Amino acid sequence: MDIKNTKENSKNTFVSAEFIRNLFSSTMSEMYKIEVPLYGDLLQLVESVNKAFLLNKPELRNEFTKTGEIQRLDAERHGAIRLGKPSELFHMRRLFKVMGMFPVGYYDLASAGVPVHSTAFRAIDNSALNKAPFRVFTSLLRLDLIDSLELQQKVTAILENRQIFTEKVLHLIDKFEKHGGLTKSDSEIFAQEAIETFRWHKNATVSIEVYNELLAQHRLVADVVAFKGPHINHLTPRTLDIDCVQVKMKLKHISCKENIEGPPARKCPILLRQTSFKALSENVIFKNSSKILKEGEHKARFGEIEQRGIALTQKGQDLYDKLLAETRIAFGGAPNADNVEEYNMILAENFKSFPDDYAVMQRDKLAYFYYHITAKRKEKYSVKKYTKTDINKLLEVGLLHITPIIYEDFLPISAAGIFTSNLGNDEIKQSYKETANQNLFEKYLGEPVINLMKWYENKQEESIEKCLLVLNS
Ligand code: OOG
Ligand code: NI
Repeated sequence: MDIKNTKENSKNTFVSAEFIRNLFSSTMSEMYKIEVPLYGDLLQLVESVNKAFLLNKPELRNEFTKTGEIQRLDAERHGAIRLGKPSELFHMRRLFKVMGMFPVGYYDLASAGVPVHSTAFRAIDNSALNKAPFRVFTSLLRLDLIDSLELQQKVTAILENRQIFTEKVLHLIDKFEKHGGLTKSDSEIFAQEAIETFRWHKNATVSIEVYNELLAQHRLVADVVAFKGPHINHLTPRTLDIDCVQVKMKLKHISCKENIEGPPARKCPILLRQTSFKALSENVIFKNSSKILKEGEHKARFGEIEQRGIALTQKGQDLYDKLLAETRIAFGGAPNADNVEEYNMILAENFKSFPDDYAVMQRDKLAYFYYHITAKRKEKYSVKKYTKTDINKLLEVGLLHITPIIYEDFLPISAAGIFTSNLGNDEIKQSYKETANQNLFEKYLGEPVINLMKWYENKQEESIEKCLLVLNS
């Protein structure tokens, strides 16, 4: 792990955010392997598929080497948590900042039938992402969407005194904010203490009667409210061939989600494709008014895999949303086990109108790219001062070439699909209307989220600027 990138204050040497992030994510991964052993099996499967894939595709290996992504593939993970109250979101933001993770994007999942809104905490510069790509999809329960006022009040009362952070971690967050870093030994304590918030607790904080009441409102409400903290509900490795892993999961009799969420398989992958193994039924011990414990079951934790492709511009994203919506309308909703093949056929057919060629996607401004200087000498073209308007010409004559900027974020409709398939398919029954409330989310968070589209736009711009600087020098 990298501890070279350090800052000094008068007495101590601070470790880098990447060091703490890697420490935290590997501790979390080890914990999850013990809690959910199937996750360990999935990790091995993904690793072997990725290895075989890169062996067969040297050109992709080259591309990944060029963008620096090669070093992060094996460590690539995201996780997800669901928070119950505003103050938890506020302190979670502070906790992630210690690890160099910032809130990127706002996702409204309520319009897709899940009463939460979310952001993703992640690193925001390339070398930080390549060194430690760990990220966490973080959702906050929308109490205002619970239709019974009585239940709303009950939930508020249950959560009121819940403290999901240890005293030590809160103290170390304060220390970090005061001094601008943590020493190596503090960061080790920080990772151990932070993990406590994400741990599974089989003792529910409510009686089985209250649990059932929460469950009847929405399974998600029960998962968020009935427990001591926001247990990590999945960890997701990145595969280079999701179709292959899905087939292999089925061969191993792992019960997985019927369809892969997101776009169809393509020569030039776009955005994000995801699938998961279903949540396990776990024993839970419920409280009782007379303090007699009662056993029951709860489904919360699962495993997921993802394949990432190129980030789309707003124009590309609008086309993606349109084609996906058309597929769902033509098909009559989301697929299930009996009709997934038909769904995939309609999806592939509809997506034929989305160009599957990087050069065309670049020309039509559908996706984001890194621009690189080629080995060709510039005298061959002209000696004028190049500007942004020359970019396409420079690509044409071979002085520049492009590589895709990989999508680092999430997709609300896919996320809702992942939520619902793991809560039980009967849960798609309702959809909340006109619910996005980014201002309120940001008020609770304590700062605005980073604009997702702008982040990619800036990465592309930076790479163009760099090329122009070299060509004009
Ligand atoms: C989060 C689901 C979203 C993804 O990969 O889209 C997600 C959850 O189930 O809490 O992780
Ligand atoms: Ni996920």
